[in-house]
Amino acid sequence: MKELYIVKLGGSLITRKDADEALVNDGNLKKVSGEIAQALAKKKFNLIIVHGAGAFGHVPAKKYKLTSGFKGKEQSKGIALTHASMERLNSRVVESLMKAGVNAMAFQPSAAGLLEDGRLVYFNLDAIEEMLRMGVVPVGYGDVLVDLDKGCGILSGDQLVPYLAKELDASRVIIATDYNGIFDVDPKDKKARKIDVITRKNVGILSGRKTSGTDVTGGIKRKVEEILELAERGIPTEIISGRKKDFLKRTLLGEKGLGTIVE
Ligand code: ATP
Ligand code: IP8
Repeated sequence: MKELYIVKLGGSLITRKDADEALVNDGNLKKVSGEIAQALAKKKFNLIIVHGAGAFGHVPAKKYKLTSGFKGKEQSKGIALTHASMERLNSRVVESLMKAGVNAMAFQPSAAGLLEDGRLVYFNLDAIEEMLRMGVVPVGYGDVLVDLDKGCGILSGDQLVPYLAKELDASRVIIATDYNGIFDVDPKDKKARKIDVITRKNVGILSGRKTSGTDVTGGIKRKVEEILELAERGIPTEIISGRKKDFLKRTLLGEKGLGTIVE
């Protein structure tokens, strides 16, 4: 099989995460879709795309307290609403990728996976593997899942990506967000400096860091923790800006070090 890359398109990139309203950032989505199509046309590799939620998922998940588990019937509506909102975003992402020329096809994490106390313990990968063999690009997303301990829970794209990377033996993971990598302080601060390489040794620098907008899954710090574990298994991750021209394309084509490397 060809090499497998996994790309996460962050909610901070493809939505307007700072606004608490569910809005797509059409410009950014079109741009990254085009770059993915160009990279696939230039080089042969298998690709899975996972996208984040922004306000499409984090706002209803917070309102209905879905990370606390299922406590009563009033949350049923929240489960349905949060999933439906993510499906809406997913169809916009798939549509944009197809318009750019990518053979993208949605997969629904809530129908394939199970959580146990917030951790993904099962995910049916059979269909995804076959899709990859046929040259299709599966496109999943952060979603509401059944949790065997708590009833329901939220699967972040940041947890799904390393799971898929481990199980399917990916050679590279790329996370595209609105800023170019991980910074020593919030990148909205003008004095923020990019960290070129994050390892277990210097990860402490991120303690207490938050994210932008509403986020029920732990933001940037949680993201780094998830991918550090992956790095320890020998699969490196790069966090880059999806806004900077051609950064995603260049990274897909093999360039390293444009953003932050987690290894
Ligand atoms: P989503 O979880 O909705 O998919 P995402 O994966 O794009 O979103 P976030 O979890 O929101 O990303 O993390 C990226 C955001 O974290 C950026 O928008 C940035 O403003 C914020 N942030 C805060 N501190 C830092 C930091 N030290 N380095 C990089 N980004 C930071
Ligand atoms: O934005 C969160 O996924 P993430 C998914 O990748 C929901 O953390 C439904 C909030």
